[in-house]
Amino acid sequence: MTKETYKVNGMHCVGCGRAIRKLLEKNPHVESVVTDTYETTVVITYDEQNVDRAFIVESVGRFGYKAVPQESNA
Ligand SMILES: [Cu+2]
Repeated sequence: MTKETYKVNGMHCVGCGRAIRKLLEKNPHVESVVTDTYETTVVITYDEQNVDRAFIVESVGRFGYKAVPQESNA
């Protein structure tokens, strides 16, 4: 499993956060999605064998948001 944080431009309310979380969680290889509309971040835990950054950026982008992976400090 990989855990990554994305900064999401345009995710300005709880409704946005919920929509993004529901969309990503539709993928069975996504284990968890935690949205923070105050920090405008999404922390996503996923199976890196089946899901990649392009999928996440593209999925979120379909809703009109721009997801930018943050450098991990791990
Ligand atoms: Cu909103």
